[in-house]
Amino acid sequence: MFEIDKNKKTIFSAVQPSGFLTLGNYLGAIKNWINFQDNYNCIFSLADLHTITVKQNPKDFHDRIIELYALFLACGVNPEKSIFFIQSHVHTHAELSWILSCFTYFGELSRMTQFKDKSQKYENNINSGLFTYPCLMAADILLYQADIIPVGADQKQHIELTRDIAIRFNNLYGDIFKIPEDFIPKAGARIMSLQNPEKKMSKSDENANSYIALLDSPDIIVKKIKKAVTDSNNLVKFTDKNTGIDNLINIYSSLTNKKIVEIEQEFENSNYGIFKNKISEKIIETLNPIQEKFNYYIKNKDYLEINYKKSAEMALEISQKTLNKVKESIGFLSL
Ligand code: ATP
Ligand code: LTN
Repeated sequence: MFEIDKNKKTIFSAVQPSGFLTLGNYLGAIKNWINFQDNYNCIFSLADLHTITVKQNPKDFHDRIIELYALFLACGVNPEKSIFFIQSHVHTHAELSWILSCFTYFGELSRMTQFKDKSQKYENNINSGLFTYPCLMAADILLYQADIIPVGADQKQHIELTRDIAIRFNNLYGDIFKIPEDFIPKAGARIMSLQNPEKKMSKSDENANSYIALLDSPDIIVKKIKKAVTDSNNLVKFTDKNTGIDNLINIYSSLTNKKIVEIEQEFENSNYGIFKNKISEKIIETLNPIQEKFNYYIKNKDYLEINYKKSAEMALEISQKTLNKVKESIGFLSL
């Protein structure tokens, strides 16, 4: 069974159950999580409290949480080697989030790009949770005294704010929080939409052709890659201008661990059609074993429940210690 090893650094990360996982989530986040499990204390979470900042259909939301739990196990998150819990099962998160929100300024939260993007996208539901979202994310991280936070590039700003909040709190109350650092992979950190290379690939995008979902069938994958936007010059050459072809080269690089120059050489005499076939092939090869394992886990709900319960108990035990320290330092009366 998993136990915290004081000689190892602690990793914390989370993904929202806001849609089916995409290739962007896998290459930008999950693939790295798996690699960390042998050498670090790993604590991972499904950030379902974050997800209700956007309106959810109760039945779909409920089913998606368990499906994503199974999908993460299928991707290689191993409950014997790490803690993998569901955020709403551990009450310390919401509690610390409130406390941290009293140490976070309106101006800081107003500068968050994700808030600006999402309030444009959901202009009829700009709720205060969407605004204070980074306080909950800071609570997730700081409760576990995490050292390293592996995320995609879009989350860097939130980690910086987490550090600022932690430093501010420590300056007032002593050495309460560890100051975390982000870890952003070189390849795969920013996989863009297949339909609009200016936007990141996002599981909550309304246009399903803009992303590859981890559970997409081979036919669908081939279709979506065929439809992916490219340039008009038919050359597999990196332009460094955030174009569609740059995005496809990045995806291929991240799937194969090949450098961009190697890829340019490999496809020097090929057109987009040949390159796209090769990408589809690689995606299918990567996703096929994940899909097989998913089909196994999703039929074993008891096994999933045993694991998320055990993980929630361990997460509560660790996080409660930090929360107690925080409350004591502020001056709350203990019970
Ligand atoms: P949403 O569409 O609801 O905003 P999302 O697809 O952006 O969701 P998150 O749950 O916000 O995904 O992110 C989960 C993890 O995946 C984070 O570490 C995030 O940085 C990473 N990630 C998300 N999209 C990408 C992407 N396009 N490229 C690389 N990493 C990504
Ligand atoms: N906000 C993140 C998901 C997330 C997270 C976290 C990531 C919630 N809590 C703590 C790292 C650490 C997102 O939308 N990608």
